[in-house]
Amino acid sequence: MIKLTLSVLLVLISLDCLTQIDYSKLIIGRNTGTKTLHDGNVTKIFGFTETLNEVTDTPGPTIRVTEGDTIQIEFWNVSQGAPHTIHLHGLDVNQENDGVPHLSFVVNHMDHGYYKFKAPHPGTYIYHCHVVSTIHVQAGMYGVIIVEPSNGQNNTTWVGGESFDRDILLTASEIDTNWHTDAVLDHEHDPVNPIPVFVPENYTPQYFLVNGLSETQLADPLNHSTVGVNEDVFMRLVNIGYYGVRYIFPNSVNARTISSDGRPLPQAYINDTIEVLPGERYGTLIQTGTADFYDVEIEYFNMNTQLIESSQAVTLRTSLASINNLELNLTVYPNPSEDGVFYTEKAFTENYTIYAIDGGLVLKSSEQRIDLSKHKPGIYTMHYQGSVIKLCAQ
Ligand SMILES: [Cu+2]
Repeated sequence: MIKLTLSVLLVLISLDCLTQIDYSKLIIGRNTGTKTLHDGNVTKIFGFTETLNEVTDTPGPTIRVTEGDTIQIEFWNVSQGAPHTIHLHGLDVNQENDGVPHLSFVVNHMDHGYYKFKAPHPGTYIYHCHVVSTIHVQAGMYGVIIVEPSNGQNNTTWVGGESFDRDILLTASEIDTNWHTDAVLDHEHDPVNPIPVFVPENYTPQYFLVNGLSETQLADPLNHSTVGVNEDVFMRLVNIGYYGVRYIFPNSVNARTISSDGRPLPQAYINDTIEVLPGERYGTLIQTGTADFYDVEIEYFNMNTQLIESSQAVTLRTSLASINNLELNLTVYPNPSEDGVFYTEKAFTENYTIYAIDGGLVLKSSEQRIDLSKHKPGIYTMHYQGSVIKLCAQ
């Protein structure tokens, strides 16, 4: 009996070794990155890259795989010290490949390891380092894994699900630069007993990011997401920060949330506002019309106080909006404005347009005095010849 069990086991092991890898991906962990923030400040970061000579940025590369495929992530640690792992957040992988240090394995500096798993349900997932994860995630070691359906139709939500024309990934996170100092990041981390690592008492982020960008970086036309006219767009809404976020869509795009954490919702959630807590992912279908731009607002709220501490805007630009005349010299002051009146030295040769965050047209003018005083306080976007800036009326 024992003999039989042993031979079955051996067969199983050898079968496992022979399992065909459908998709293999190299990911490199580094702790020597720097990131330029919207105000020009530069902060130290950790991150994941696909090649050795790539600039380390955060989020890391988006990995796209197909449902049912056997995936192998080869992970190199080229990080001058700390061990790292890849934790596959939300994916049903076995413990050995889960990247939780004490249950799995860590990859030390100049070493490498393999994570192997079968891509589960189509959906949006997160990968991140799980060594002293409070610090290493904040440091920037995170990215997104998208599992596409197995029917070969990449533009469907799942087999038998809904089809769309394109998908757009929005990943929210924050940076508290007080956590990005040598004192916090430069540790020979002990993977078995991570307690000695210094974790700052307070988390008070100064930068609230979407896809690693904030404020003027998001307003830069080069960082807009492109959408078509009259398209169905599948928005993959992710939160890998420590704040809660709300993605707020213009009413005109009929936001309909159909999936959560890699699973279809029993019933679609019809609401312009989708709250995404740390680690969560939602799938929301929207429909574009014939406007030039659609702005998505992202609110960041403190999980303890529930207070909104930042608001960012992402612009979806349709093909109708020309980007031939990138006018990057457009400056408006004061911004924020206390009375809702702004000025610019720019001499306009045609009208600019100003939209409220809900997508409504507020003003069309060529005047250098921009008067939003009769409108309610909030964020507006000003569009002129392909250039977009964010106006904040208080
Ligand atoms: Cu790490």
